[in-house]
Amino acid sequence: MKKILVANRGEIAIRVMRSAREMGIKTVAVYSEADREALHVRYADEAVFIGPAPSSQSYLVMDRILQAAKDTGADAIHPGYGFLSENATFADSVKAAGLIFIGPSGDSMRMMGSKLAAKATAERYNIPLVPGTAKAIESVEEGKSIAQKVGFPLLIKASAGGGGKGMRIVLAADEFEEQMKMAVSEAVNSFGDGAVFIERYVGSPRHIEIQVLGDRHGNVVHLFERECSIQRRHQKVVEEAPSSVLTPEIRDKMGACAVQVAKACNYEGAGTVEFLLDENLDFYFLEMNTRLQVEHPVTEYITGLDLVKEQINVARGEKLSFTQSDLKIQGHALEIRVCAEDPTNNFLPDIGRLQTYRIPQGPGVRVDDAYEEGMDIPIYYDPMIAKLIVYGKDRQEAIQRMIRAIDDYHISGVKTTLEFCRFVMEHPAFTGGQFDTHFVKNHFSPDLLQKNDSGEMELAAFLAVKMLREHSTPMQATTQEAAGSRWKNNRLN
Ligand code: MV4
Repeated sequence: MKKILVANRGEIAIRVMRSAREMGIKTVAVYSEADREALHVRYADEAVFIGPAPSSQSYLVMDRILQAAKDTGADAIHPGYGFLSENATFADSVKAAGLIFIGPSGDSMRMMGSKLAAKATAERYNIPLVPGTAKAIESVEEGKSIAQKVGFPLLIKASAGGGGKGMRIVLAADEFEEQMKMAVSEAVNSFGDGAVFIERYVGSPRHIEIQVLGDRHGNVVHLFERECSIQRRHQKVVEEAPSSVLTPEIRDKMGACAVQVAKACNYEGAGTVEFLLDENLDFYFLEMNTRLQVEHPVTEYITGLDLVKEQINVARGEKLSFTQSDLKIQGHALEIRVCAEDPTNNFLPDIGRLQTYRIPQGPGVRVDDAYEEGMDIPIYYDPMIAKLIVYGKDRQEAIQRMIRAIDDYHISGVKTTLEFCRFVMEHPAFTGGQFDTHFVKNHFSPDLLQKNDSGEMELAAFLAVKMLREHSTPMQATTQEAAGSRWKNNRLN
C-alpha cells in the first residue's frame, strides 16, 4: 500500500492521514466547495475537488471518489466514519475497482446493517439478547401476541434502523397497533425496509460497546469496552474507557461475545459491538457498527495501540501482531465532543467564525480537530469542532485532567459544549459512576450552567481590563488579542 485516499473530511480525515504518514504511505484528500481551505486538504500530499458543499453532491458520491482515486493512483481508500463508511455497495465498488477498502467486506456490512440478521446471528451463538424477537413481525396480530409475552413497556425497532433511528416505545397493549403501524411506515419511508421487531424496554440502561479488531486469517481480538452512556438524543457527549461499572468477569464475558459476533460475520478490520447493560449488570447485544468510531481514541489511550495503523495492517492482509492475552488495560481515558452548539438553548447548532481558538496542551491531553483560529464552521456538516481526549493513571486523575484541559481550551465566536462537559465532569452522579443513558435528561438544565459560567466571568473581567487600559495607556492595548493575552498572563501570574 503506497497511497491512501481518505474519503472523508475534518478531524477524522487528518487523524487517518497522520497514521498513514507515520507508515510512509502517501495520502490523498477529497474536498467539497465548502472545504477549499480546510486543513485536511492542506495536510494531505494531494487533494482532489469532488463537488458542491452538500455531502449528497460530494462526500457521498461514490463515482467521484473512485475517480479521484484512479486519477491520483491511490491503491486504497479509508472511509473514516459517517458518509460512505458503512455503505456495503461502496465497499464492494472499491474492491471491484481493484483497490483496497480499509474496512470490512460489503457482506459483513450488510449482515450487521440488518439488525434482524445481526440478532439472529448472535442468537445462534447464545449471545444474550434483550427478551423479544429476533424475527420480523409479520402482522399486527402476531405483534400483539408477542407483545403480551414480552410485557410492557416495550420497543418496536426497525431492522434497518440503528443509533436510535426508527425506534418506538409502547407503554401499554392498547397503543400497540397504532405504534406498530407508525413504526412500519417510518421504516419504509426512512430506510425502504419496513421490517420491525420487538424488544422489552430496558428502563435505565448503560451503553457499553466493545472495540474489536479482526484480520483476514480469522483472528479476532477485543480491545475492551468504552462507556458511552452520557448522550443527548443519541449523540454521544462523553465517552470513557474502561467503564466505571464493569467487573473483570463481565468484561471478559462481554469481550468474548463481541469476538463471537465479529467471527460470525467474518469481520475484518476495526468494528464495535454495542451492548445495553441493565441495573443488575446483565448485558444484551444490540448491534454492531462496522467502522472506526468517533470515540476510538479512548481505546487507543488504554491499550497503547494506534487503531488506524491496525486497520491499515489488516487491510494489507497482515496478521494481527498480538493475541488477546497480550492486551491489558492501562490507566483511564475520557473523551468529550466539543460541538458548536448552545447548551443553554437546547443545544441549537451555532455557526460562525472561531474568533479565538486555542487548544489545551500538556501531559495526557490529545485534541483531534481540524480547525484554526479565524476559520468558519461550515453549516453543511457535523457541528463537532474537536474531540478532547485525556488520559490519567486512574479515573479520578482523568476527570481532573479533563477539567483542567477544558479550562485551558479557549474558544470564542461560537457557542460550544465545553461548559456543559465541565458540568458533567463535576457532577456527583458522573464522578460516582452512578449514571445511565438518561443522565442529561435527569441531571441537566441550562440554569445550572449560567450560575457557573466562567466564560462569561472571564469576558466581563476582560472587558473591564480592556476599558481600563484603553483609558489609561491606550498604546499598550491596541488589539483585543493583546489585551486578552495580557489578561491571561495576569491570571497565570
Ligand atoms: C434500547 C433501549 C432500551 N431497551 N433497547 C438507542 C440506540 C440504539 N442503538 C438502541 N437504543 C436503545 N435501545 C431496549 N430494548 C434504549 C436505547 C437507548 C439508548 C441506548 C444507548 C445509548 C443511548 C440511548 C438513548 C436512548 C435509548
